[in-house]
Amino acid sequence: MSSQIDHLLTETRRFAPPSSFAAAAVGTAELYERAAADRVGFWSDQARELLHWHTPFTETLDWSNPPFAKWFADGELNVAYNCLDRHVEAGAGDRVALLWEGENGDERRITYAELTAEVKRVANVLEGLGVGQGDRVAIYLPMIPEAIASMLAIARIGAIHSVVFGGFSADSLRSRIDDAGAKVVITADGGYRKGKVSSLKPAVDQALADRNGSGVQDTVDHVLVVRRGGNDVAWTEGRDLWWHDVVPAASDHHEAQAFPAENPLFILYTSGTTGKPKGIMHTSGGYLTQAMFTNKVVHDIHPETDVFWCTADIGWITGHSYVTYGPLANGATQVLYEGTPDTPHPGRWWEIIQKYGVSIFYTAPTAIRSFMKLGREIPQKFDLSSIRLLGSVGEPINPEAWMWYRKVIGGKAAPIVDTWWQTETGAIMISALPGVTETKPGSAQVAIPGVSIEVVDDDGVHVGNGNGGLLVVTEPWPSMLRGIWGDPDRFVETYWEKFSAQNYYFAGDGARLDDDGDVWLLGRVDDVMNVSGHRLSTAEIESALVGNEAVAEAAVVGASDETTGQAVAAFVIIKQSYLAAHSPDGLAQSLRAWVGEQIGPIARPRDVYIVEELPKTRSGKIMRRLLRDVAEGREVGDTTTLADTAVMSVISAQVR
Ligand code: 6R9
Repeated sequence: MSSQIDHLLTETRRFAPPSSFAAAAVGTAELYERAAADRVGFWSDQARELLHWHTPFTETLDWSNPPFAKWFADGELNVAYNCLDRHVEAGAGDRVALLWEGENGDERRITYAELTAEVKRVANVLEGLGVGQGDRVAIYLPMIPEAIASMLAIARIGAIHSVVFGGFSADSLRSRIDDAGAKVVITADGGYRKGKVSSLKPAVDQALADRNGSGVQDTVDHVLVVRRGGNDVAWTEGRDLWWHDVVPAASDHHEAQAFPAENPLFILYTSGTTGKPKGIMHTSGGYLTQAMFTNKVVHDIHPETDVFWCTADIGWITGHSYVTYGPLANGATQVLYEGTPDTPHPGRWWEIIQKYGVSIFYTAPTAIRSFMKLGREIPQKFDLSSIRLLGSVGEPINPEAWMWYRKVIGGKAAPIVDTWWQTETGAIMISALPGVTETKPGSAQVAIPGVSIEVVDDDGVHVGNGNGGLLVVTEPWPSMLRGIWGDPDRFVETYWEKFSAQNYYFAGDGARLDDDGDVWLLGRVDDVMNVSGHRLSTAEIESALVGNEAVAEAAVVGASDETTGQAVAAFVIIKQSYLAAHSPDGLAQSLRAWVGEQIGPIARPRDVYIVEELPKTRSGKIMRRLLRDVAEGREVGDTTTLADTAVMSVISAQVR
């Protein structure tokens, strides 16, 4: 990879963990030694130490038929028992599991004993509806305690959940219900979003509407509906059931049965390079081992004293692993917030941190940058002194955002863990250990103990320190996806074919190793541009742009260009104060020059478009494909997965 991406790597700031933090940290340097000495044995120890096994396993890993791995295959466990009952049996029943805050100010504190009883009732209801081992149940709920209770109840009876993000349309919901062949859908009348009730049940009704002649078999027998929004809903007698009618009436006795470690736990749909979402499938024992382990050592969970808050929705993998499974398996206390960060005021998140004394906070760079845009005055109105650890996930975090996060939210002391992983990997793969690693702004740094990461060239040859290439996982790991639901061929093609000679997992991300061997993520390889034979990362140019004081946010794409192959096209949002004082042409000119100065002339954008918004998916990822359409003067493609589908017409108009 060319020297142009050296910009990020000239970052020389280093932050050692505060000594008091290091002294009390759960994750220690010794973990790396144990894992390096015997990687498989290390995971076997973790699985045994962290989880309760109804039937202990005798074989740790079966990799005899790659890429189809089996972990702890002859062991049996119950995932929900591990997240709930065992804490109650150990005397922690009165510990708060969920500190729930509704967007409208409603509050509920739910202890481990209460959550366990609720999950048992829901498990009994689902069994009464005929749901059993291996059956699929779709969840389409807001961020309310019932969402977590539903996931755990499904896990408890050995069934498989498919959580569909509440912001998805009826069409997306329908395709996910159909692909998985769900028997029951759990939803709510509505939930609070941006200050008002946003309905959910109508989308379920629409998704399940009469399919006569459509060729699709309707598998859904029942819809279980939580009353949250209080909005009017249509009712299909015989099919629809109110949660409040059936759950409180059910027995709270339910013995957790043991299921094989490889029993599927959930399907979670994620978008791939083609249009059809992939149903990523995870199983029980390996997934729970790594979700719990990483939450413990990367987020440094001390269950008796910490208050953890991961802001992700349960509709995403981050919500699965670090809202539901990791924290509850660890017996932690966590905040669950229903609404949007800026409702009813832009300091809502910081107010919640102050109110509940959040000590560990885990969020995405896109959120951090949008708070930067609003200014530090807002968080500074609140007491954030309870925070002792910060985490980042979802996309590369540029050094400026990292430093702002550290200074303004972390009080210049809290370590930051930048965690790289994917829906497919199930749990964190690359991250600092906060009590061990000296952190570098912008780098995710090192594989966690027990995970083997490499950066390779197109032939699978390790590039060595100081070079860039493709990120691969070279050895199987416990929480790895076990397949794509109903499509084993696509599983092999997408992730394993590229490096089939080596059996490496191809992550689809570009990365570079610095001279210390630390990993710097450079964005999806589909986002890596080739300009005049030089490889440039969109992430790196974006980082340079947002490093300019006039810029609030930036997205960069490679647009095809007759002479240079690809050219850099940048879409930038300018801070209000600069917009007022400068002409758009002048700003575009100076930003072009700025990038040239920061990275090198080759990276200077051909086009700088000043826009008011960027097209983002509901999980906050910028949809570069759509920007590429604009930059290349094409008609804009499919916008249905955007959070706000109108945004592209605005951008197209502004660019023209
Ligand atoms: C957990 C999650 C996965 C993709 C992944 C990569 C990007 C995630 C990152 C990161 C740089 C990090 N990504 N974490 N890039 N640094 N710390 O986000 O899963 O929604 O499946 O996305 O997100 O490109 O390939 P998912």
